[in-house]
Amino acid sequence: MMHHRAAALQRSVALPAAAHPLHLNRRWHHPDLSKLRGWKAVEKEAEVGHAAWQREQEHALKMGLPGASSLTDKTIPTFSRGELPHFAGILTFMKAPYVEDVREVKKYDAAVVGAPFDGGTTYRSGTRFGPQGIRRISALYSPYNFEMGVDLREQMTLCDTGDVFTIPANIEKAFDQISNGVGFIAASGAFPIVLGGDHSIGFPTVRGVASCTSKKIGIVHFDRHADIQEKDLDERMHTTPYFHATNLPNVPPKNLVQIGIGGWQVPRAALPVMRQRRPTVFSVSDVEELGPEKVIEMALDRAWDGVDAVWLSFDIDCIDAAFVPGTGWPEPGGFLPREALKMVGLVAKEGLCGMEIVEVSPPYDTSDITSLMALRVIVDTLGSLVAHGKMGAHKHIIDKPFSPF
Ligand SMILES: [Mn+2]
Repeated sequence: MMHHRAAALQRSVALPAAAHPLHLNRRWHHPDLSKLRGWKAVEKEAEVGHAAWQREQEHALKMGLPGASSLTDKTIPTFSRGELPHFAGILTFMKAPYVEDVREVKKYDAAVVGAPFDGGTTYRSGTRFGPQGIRRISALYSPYNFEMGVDLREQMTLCDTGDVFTIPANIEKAFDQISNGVGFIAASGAFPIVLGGDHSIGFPTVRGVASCTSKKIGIVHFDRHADIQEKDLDERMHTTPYFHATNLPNVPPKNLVQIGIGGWQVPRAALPVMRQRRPTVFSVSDVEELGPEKVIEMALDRAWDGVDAVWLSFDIDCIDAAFVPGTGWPEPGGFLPREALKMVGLVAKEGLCGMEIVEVSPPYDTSDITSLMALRVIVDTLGSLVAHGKMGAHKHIIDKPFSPF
């Protein structure tokens, strides 16, 4: 103790003389705790109940047998069932219930579905393992977010429907399967959360949702790439989804907003299409100069103009390559994770009719960081929807029964 004190004194002596008064002021002036967002978050947690967590613990004990008599905590079962421990268990997305009979999906507010398809890739493949990668790291998370004061387990219901049976060697058949799966979930009223897959799935996912409504849909698309040329390598590859999506009668190109586009990997073939269809395009520098809040305010103005719902498509490669090595087409100079999360939270605040996260390629990942980033984008979107009372708010646009592709 004496030793530490002496070291601290020595440090303060080493400070320049002018720094002393300020240093002492800061040290001894206690801030008003109630003004800190951190402290507000601490207080807000008290408003969130524990009923769903208690039900989960009771279910775990019933299914997994009571724990050994030497355990003090009597809520711990012998066989792990439910959230804990985070390193154990059969992994659905955040250990949500697996809906084996997909007809049950209508009982849930939101449903995860994997679209493990990488046949649209033009460089690195491996995104067929995206759903597995994201589900695996999702076991790490609790359903509670500190700053938002939201607990997804208490405030919404989530299920995992497993994956669409994609056809690896046939893009068009895989597209039809994906539209079938996403269309079925959307028609049930559940909020679809699609785990890609490369970005070619961005067309069939929107087509699935658009088939369940007579209303118009806008798209907010985060990406380093424009993904709007008609064909690439003679097929509808992952460079093409927004050409085909904005051909759908109820998905107008003027409601497509692309955020983060730039760098050395935007094929010039996309540019004439962009000039003709006129989506709203923000580069990373636009976000840097205008700030995330202003950009999203402008983006939402455009995406929601004259439509009844907005779809979120998040390509993980919009984040700087340093943070997301496990992706199909990495490009340095993208968003910081903090910026991207801020933006998706602001987009979700106005409500969404579904979302997808694409281009996570676990074989190229390091320590699961790319999958973790994808997970974070999803849970931050859900958290924002819940915090702003928008979970389920899209249901009124679903006015057509599911009709298979
Ligand atoms: Mn991309």
